[in-house]
Parts: sequence; C-alpha cells; structure tokens
Amino acid sequence: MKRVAIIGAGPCGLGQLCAFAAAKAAGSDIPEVVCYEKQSDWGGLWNYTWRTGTGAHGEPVHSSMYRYLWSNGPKECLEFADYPFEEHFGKPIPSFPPRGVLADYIRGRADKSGMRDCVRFGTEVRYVCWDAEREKFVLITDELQSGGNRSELFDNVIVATGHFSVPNVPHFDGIETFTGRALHAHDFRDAAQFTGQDVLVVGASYSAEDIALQCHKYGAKSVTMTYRTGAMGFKWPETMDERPLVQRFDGRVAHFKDGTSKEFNALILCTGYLHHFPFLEDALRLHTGNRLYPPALYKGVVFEKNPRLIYLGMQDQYYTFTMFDAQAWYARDVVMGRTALPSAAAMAEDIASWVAREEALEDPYQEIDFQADYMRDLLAVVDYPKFDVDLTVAAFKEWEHHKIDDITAYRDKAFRSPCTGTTAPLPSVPWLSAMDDSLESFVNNVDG
Ligand code: FAD
Ligand code: NA7
Repeated sequence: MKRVAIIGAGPCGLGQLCAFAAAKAAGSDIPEVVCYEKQSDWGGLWNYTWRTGTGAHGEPVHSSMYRYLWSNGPKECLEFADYPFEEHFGKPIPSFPPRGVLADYIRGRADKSGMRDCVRFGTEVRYVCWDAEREKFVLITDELQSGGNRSELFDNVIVATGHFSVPNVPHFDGIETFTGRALHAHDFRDAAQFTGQDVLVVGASYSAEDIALQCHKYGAKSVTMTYRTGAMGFKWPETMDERPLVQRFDGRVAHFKDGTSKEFNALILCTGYLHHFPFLEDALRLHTGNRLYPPALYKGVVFEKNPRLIYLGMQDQYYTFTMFDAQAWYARDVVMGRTALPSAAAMAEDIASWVAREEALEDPYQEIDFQADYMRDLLAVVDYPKFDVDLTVAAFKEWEHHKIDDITAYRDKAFRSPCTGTTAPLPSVPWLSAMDDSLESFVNNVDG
C-alpha cells in the first residue's frame, strides 16, 4: 500500500487529513497516511503557548500567536465548506472571533474527520531525503518525550509546517545599545506588558498593524511604526504614528530617516518570517519569500523538481483555511493518481504564467482577485463542497474599505456566510473595548 507522510497538523495538515477522510467516506481506498506533529495537540499556530524560545523538550516553539489575538479577516472568508460555523457553534456568531474561538472551530472539524489516530503527536521530523534507487522518501523522526528516533519510507511527503514561525530578524545600527526590551513578533505574547510604555514597532504589514493596535488597546503610552517601503497609512488614534525607517539606535533613542528621533521603552520587530525547512535535504527545499505565488510549485503545491513532494499553504495569505482545503483536495487527488500531472515543461509554463501575473499586481484589491482565481482554479478540478467564492471576494474588498475607514473598528462589522447565506450578528461590545476574549463571552454577547 502507498504510504503518505504529512508533516504538521496545523490547518494545512488537518485539511489534508480531512481530504483523505472525505475520499474514504465516499468509498475510495485511501493510502496509509501518517501525520507527524511536534506539538502535543493539533491546531498549529492556533495553539497558544506562553512559551517563547524553546519548548519543553528543547524544540523551537512553533506558535507566533499572542494572548489577545482576534481574527484579522472576516471568518466568512475562511469558513470550511464542509463544516460551516453554524454547524460547530449551533448558531450564528459575529464575524471576527478571538483566537480561542477559531482554534475550537478548527479542532471541531478535525475531530469530525475521525483521523486523529493517523497523527503521531510529540514527534518532530528531523530529516527527509529522496532515495532515488528505491524511489521513496526516507523520513527520520524524533519522539520528543522519549528521545527515541525512527527512520521510515514513504511514497509521498506533504510539507504542512507553515511559514510564520521562524523570525526574520534584520540588524539596525546601534541596536545592541538599545536598553529597552527588544523582541520579534514571534515572541510577542501579552500586550499588557507594554502598558504605559513608548513602543517602537518595525514593519508595515499585518503583524505590525495588529501588534501596534494591541499595544494601543492595552494602554501603551504611544506606538510608533516605522516602515521600509511604504506607510500603512491608516487613520491611527492620536497616540500612534508612522515614520520612515529607523536608521540607528543610540541607547533608548531611535533615529529615523526623516531626521526625527524619539526615546522608546520597547522595540518590537514585526519584520516577517522565513520559509525555513531545516528538516529537508537541500534538493527538496522550497526557496521563496512571502509572496502570493511562490515559484517552483505547480498549482501552488506540487514541487516542480520532485512532484512526489507537496507543499501546502506556502503562499502569502488573504485566503487561509479554504485555500488550504482546495490545495489539500488537489494534493490528495494527485497522490491517489486521480489527477495526472502534465509534462515538466507544461508545469513550468503554467507556473511562469501565474508568477508573471502575480508580479503585475498593483494593489490589495488585485491581489484578492488573484488569490481567488488561484483558488477557483483548484476548486474547478476537485470535489470540495461548493461555496460562494464571489461573496468572499466582495467581503475581502469591503473589509479593506472598513480598515481604511477606521482601523480600530473594522472588527465590529458583520459579513454573510458563503456556505449558509446567514449574515453574522454584530458583536455587542466593540473590539477596542472588548477585554474578555473567552469563547463563552464571544459566542453569547451579540447585539440584539
Ligand atoms: P501552522 O499553523 O504554522 O501549522 C504547522 C504545524 O506544523 C504546527 O503544528 C507545527 O508544530 C508543525 N511542525 C512544524 N515543523 C514540524 C516538524 N519538523 N515536525 C513535526 N511537526 C512540525 N490566518 C487567518 O486566517 N486569520 C487570522 O486571523 C490569522 N492570524 C494570524 C496571526 C499570526 C500572528 C500568524 C503568525 C498567522 C496568522 N494567520 C491567520 C495565518 C496562519 O498562517 C494560518 O491561519 C494557519 O495557521 C496556517 O496553517 P499551516 O498549517 O500552514 O501552518
Ligand atoms: P509580512 O507580511 O511578510 O511582512 C513583513 C514586514 O516586515 C513588511 O512590512 C516588511 O517591509 C518588513 N520588513 C522585512 N524586513 C525588513 C527590514 N530589513 N527592515 C524593515 N522592515 C522590514 O509578515 P507579517 O509578520 O506582517 O505577517 C505574517 C502573518 O502574520 C500574516 O499572515 C498575519 O496574518 C500574521 P516591506 O513592506 O517589505 O518593506
């Protein structure tokens, strides 16, 4: 029997398990599937941990999520088509849930798949190489608790280890003289630690935007965001501002490109993450930055140089869970031989045309259309349940407008489900003053 290894049981790995479960439920013989997960539970980044640095067994801590994180996009744009929110919660809930609510939803769907027995928890994949003679992958794994390791052979490997865990940490002149607290977003946990402080945030993307807002919400005295390419340009509250890139530090003082300077208590580098696969032999490694169409992946998933290797979720993400599912359903069909891959030349041509299109994109609205088209391309050839993709595109564009209107209030809006058609209730407490992010409070405190 064919053996398939999935590395990682976050939303991508779980999507893959659900795809195999769906084929099995429809009466197909599925391959032997083994999913390796270094954490003790499934959920990936959505599992909050207080830990930073290394975990209980010396492994790098995976999660970059923080205590008071709330979804930064409408939940309707990530709703599993085979498991709508209403099915999980038994009633409609507002559009921007806190982390714990989404984690519960992810786990509920995973539980329903009945695939938990396929997952080897607390097991880290240390090394993967291709054995050309046997035409199999060799996987070496470590059981973190016992310290034992194993070597196994697989016909296919599916990498679902995410790419928002290994920090990109640039150097700035004089940063070693900065006497305040300096950290990367990966290690940011509790915004309340910055109450009353002057905080400098480096970066101009999602982490910078949200961590700056978190610090503001939890009482930072001021938050300055410093950008390399362009300012985010939102209408920030009075105590927040954006400045061109910091050039150097002199003790607590940061000097900016526009000649201004300011003293800070804390420095948070929201400078993104590396696609980092230390467990793969170099010939199998994907080399890319955070972009919408990483080159080298046919249909965004099949590794061009060795099509037995598949990567899930390696794109920069507007769409998350539904895009991961579309990819997982497609990957399943490739692995099971239901979908034939074209010649190497045809794959290269297809990749090149998507990359060229990506490189011509000019604004977030075009990027949303691009990623929706990519997802539609996959959905057209798989049997994933239908949902209203056009509605999610409109929702994402409306969400962009809401952010421009008021960056502190975009989470107080409601969207319509592309699966059930139900419009979400409004939250009874606006996000900016909602300090209780418990599941019970969020699900029950709705307007009207
Ligand atoms: P991950 O969730 O990272 O899961 C990868 C899994 O692989 C982990 O469980 C990890 O333990 C495991 N793993 C890694 N290496 C190994 C190994 N060698 N051996 C065994 N197991 C391994 N998306 C949204 O839709 N909405 C949001 O609001 C949102 N907020 C975000 C906030 C932050 C701070 C970050 C960093 C990301 C956010 N995202 C959000 C995007 C996020 O990328 C996806 O939601 C999703 O978690 C990606 O799933 P994944 O399975 O690709 O990766
Ligand atoms: P992103 O979206 O990859 O953004 C990284 C940001 O870091 C971006 O603004 C970069 O600036 C900036 N950056 C990177 N290197 C530098 C240097 N050397 N100097 C200054 N600024 C730099 O990562 P995020 O963490 O924001 O988002 C990742 C996910 O986490 C996302 O899905 C969220 O939902 C949460 P640039 O704009 O390229 O000039």
